[in-house]
Amino acid sequence: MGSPASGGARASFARSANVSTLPELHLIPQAEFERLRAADVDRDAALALLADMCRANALVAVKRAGSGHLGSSFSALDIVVHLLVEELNTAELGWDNPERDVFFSSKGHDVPGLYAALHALGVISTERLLRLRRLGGLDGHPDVGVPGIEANSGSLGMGISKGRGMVWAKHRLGHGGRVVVMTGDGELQEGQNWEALQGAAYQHAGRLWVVVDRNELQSDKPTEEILALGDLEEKLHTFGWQVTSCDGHDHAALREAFAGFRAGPPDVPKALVAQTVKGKGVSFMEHPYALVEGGGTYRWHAGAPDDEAFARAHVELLERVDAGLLALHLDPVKLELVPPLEEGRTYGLEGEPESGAGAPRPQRVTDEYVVDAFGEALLSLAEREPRLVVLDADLASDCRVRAFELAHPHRFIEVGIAEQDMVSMAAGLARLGLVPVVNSFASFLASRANEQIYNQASEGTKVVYALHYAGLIPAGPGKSHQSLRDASLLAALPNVTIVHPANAEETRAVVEWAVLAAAENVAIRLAIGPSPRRIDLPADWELTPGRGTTLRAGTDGLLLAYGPVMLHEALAAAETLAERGASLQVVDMPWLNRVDAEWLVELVSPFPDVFVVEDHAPIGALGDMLRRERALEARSLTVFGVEGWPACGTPAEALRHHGLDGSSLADRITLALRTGTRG
Ligand SMILES: Cc1ncc(C[n+]2csc(CCOP(=O)(O)OP(=O)(O)O)c2C)c(N)n1
Ligand SMILES: [Mg+2]
Repeated sequence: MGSPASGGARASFARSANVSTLPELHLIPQAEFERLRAADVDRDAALALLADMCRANALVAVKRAGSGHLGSSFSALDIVVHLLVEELNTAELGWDNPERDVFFSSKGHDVPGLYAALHALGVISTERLLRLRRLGGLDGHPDVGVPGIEANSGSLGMGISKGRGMVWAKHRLGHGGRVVVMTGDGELQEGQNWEALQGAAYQHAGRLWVVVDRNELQSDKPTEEILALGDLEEKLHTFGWQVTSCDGHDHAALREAFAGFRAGPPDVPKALVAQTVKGKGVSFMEHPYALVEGGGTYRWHAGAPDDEAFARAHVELLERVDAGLLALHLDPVKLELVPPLEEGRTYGLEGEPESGAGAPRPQRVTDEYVVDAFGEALLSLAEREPRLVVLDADLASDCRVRAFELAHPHRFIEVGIAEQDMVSMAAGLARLGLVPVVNSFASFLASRANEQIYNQASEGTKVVYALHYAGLIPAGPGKSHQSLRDASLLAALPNVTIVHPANAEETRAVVEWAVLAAAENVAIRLAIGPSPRRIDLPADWELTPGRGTTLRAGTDGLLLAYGPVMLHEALAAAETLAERGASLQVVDMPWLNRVDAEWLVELVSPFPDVFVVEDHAPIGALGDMLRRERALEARSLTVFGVEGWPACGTPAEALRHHGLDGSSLADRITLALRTGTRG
């Protein structure tokens, strides 16, 4: 365990801490990695230094991006560097060569470290590394569109299956090369891993190697506290794998472990359980220290460090790199100044998931988080509804159910990273008379556990599904996390009502209604970030199933939207149109698959032109429901939704890219009204 480093001689930033501007950043250029690789020095010492140099660059990229996963990147980096620089033939043969060894990370959120390693190898340019989580730059989770990335990941638990497929394909196509898949240890809680583990052994996939980054932590708590893995080596061995374990930061040990794999039986898949430290390389991010500092939660899983923490971390890494170079009789590392962001930091990165108690929240637009209101509502309902129980799949902080867990530990079930298990368990709870509220990100809950939800719904019981992080924003994590398909996945189920509340007040009312009053299942879509503006509901407002609320009156067109993000854009569009002399009525319509026909007839009757803004794909949500309503039959209905794959970038970049920011919407609506071109 290290102690937190204090700032050293080599300060890496000049200005004082300021959330709206970035400090000066310095990157280690690719030539410096080449210099070290070409030096005639002890290889293991050089590999350790290369990993630290990558840590420094990953830190800079994440700081500049304003978000990203450092803890996991740092625990994995010695292994990643060892594989790419020393063990695998990929860099030598090239990423297009069919004979190459394939490496990818199933966990995916460790990708800032992998990007830094690919930059060190000259595969990713400096310009691109500096555009982490920006439109046209590097996605927040792996995407095969980026050079050196072999598989899309970010939704945990799929990598071993995919690797198994790659090995099968290599065999079928007569190609050489191994397939090496990195997994997290928490990630192994996903059941799919165990399907793949037994399948790979049964099929003698000897060229499949799995490296478990055994850092003993998951989102922000120890694996032992969430869902203990038990004797992992023994489990893997029982599943038919050749298993070894070593210190994942010791290059000599890694070398030996991989040599053992190469010498092992060719028809037996190989698993390395690499003992690592989450946050390795920066003393105050290393998990033994950071867990104590965080009072039992680890704060460096997700989110960028503030200026002060960044500077301390960067200095510590660079000082160790220089000391290491000196010990090898090499010159200190040269740095290059990173050009400032073209636009400065004028955008907010609000809403990026962050971990741990006490992590500073990034710049925000308002103080309102609907997800806070959700967590508070659950707490207040605990007494009124004794049958209420809350389930979580290792996202308790992001889903704001930690307070419920602490207050009602016996009514809280932590299932680990196992959404399917969670949903079917909730089905069992509901069958025996409890009211379960099931939490995860919409992406993982509605889609991965869709069959389990269907099965539960078919039993006629009631479960409340909290679909967190629903919608386009935040857009930095990329398409694995942005959920633009969940409503379409659930809307066809006869007894699931989908609601997407606009503000804290509506969220509280929806949660109360769902838990206390609703007769059937309710799926509540929730924005994860702060509301871009406070949406005011009328003083006499009451939640009425199937009915929306007019937020702004108008005469030229009617625009329905839902949720804080898109309602903000809808209102911004109406404000822009008002400046142009057109008046748009804006309605908050939180019910995505239920509508009160009488209310709708009255609402739309003055308007020949009706518009919908979806925080969803244009398929299967509010627009599609309205399209089927008789009230809309003689009207033109135009649906603006997230077309194609959701863009990765800042909120402003992503909204504009999809034509869903207020000003683009105003233009699109103007055009539709003027030309009569709808759709
Ligand atoms: C299917 C799925 N569920 C939940 C998440 C959210 N999530 C991201 S990282 C993480 C914890 C991963 O822990 P571990 O596998 O141990 O990786 P580490 O960060 O420790 O390297 C969780 C729950 C996800 N990305 N995918
Ligand atoms: Mg872990």
